[in-house]
Amino acid sequence: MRQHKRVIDVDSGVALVVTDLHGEGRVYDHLRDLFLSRYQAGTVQRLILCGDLIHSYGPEAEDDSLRMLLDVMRLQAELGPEAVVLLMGNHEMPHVYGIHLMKGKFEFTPRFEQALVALDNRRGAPRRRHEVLAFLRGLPLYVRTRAGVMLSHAGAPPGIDDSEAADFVLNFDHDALLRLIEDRMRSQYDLDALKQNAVYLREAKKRLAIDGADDPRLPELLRAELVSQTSVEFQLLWQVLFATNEQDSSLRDYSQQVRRFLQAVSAISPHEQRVLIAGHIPVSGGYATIGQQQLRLASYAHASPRHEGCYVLLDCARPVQSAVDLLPQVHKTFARD
Ligand SMILES: [Mn+2]
Repeated sequence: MRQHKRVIDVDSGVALVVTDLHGEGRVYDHLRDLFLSRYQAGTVQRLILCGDLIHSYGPEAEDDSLRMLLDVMRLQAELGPEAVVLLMGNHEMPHVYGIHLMKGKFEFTPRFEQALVALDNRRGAPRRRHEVLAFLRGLPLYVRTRAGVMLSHAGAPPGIDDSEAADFVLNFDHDALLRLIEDRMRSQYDLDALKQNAVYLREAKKRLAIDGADDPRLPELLRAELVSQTSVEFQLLWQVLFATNEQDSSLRDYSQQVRRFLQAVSAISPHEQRVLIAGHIPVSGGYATIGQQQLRLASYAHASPRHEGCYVLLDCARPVQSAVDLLPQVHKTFARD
C-alpha cells in the first residue's frame, strides 16, 4: 500500500524529469522518444512529468494537450505506474472540479473540456471522457525519492509546517471533497431550476461543453462554483498548485517556507527530503537554484528563450544534499551536440 495517497515513492533508477510542456506536442514527442531510447538501452528507468502537461498558449490547431495526455496514459499502462509518472499541475486540476481557468486573454479550460466531450463521439478513440477524468483525479501531487529529492509542480506551499498539515496535503482526497459538495447541492439547491436558467445554461455550455438542459452533467457548473467559492480544502489545494514561491514574498522568506515544508514532509516519510524540484514559474535559461533547497526547472513553455528549456536526469537513489548538487544532472531539452 502506498504510504500517502498523493505521493509516489521511488527508491532506485534514473528518472528523466520534465515539466510544463503545455500542449507542445513536438516537444513532448522529442522528450518521450529520448526517454524511450534510454529506457530501452537501460540507462533511464523513469519518465516523470511534473505537471502542466496540458493547456497550450497557442492556437487550437497547434494544441496537442489531449493527444499528449492520452499518450501518457497509454505509456503508463504499458510500462507501469512507477516508470511513467504525471504529477498534477494547476492546469490539470481544474478539470477534476470543472473550474474555469484563465490568464489575461487566455481561457484555458473550455477548449480541453470540449475536446474531452468530443472523445465520446469519436469513433475509435482510445479512451472515453470519464476514463481521462478518472486518470486526472488519480494523479499524484509529489514524487519522493531515496535521494532526498522531492518532485512537485509548484514548489512549497505556504503554511505547511507540521506533520498534520503535510499529511492532509499528501493524502488530498478529491472524491471526498466532491461528495461533500454534491450532498450540499442536493439538500440546499433546487437543481431542476437550473434547467430554466438561461444564463446558467449558456455558461455551462461555454465552460464545460454541457449540452443543454437535459445533459446529466448540468449541475457540474454549480458544483464547480461551490467548490471554488466555499471550500477551505479547495483553497489549500489551490495554494499547493498555484504556489507563488519567492515572487510574493522574498527569497529569504520563501527559503524558510521550503525548509519548513520539507521538514514537515520528512517527519512522515521513509527518507528525509532535502531538495525540491519544481516548475510552474518562468525561468531564464530553463533552470535556476532558488535558495539552497529548490531547483526551478522549465523544459520548454516557461523557459526563456523556450529552446533553452531543460530536463533533469535524476539518480533517485544517490543522496543529494542541496540544489546545486543537481546542476550536473541538468540537460538541455534540445541539445546542440
Ligand atoms: Mn505551467
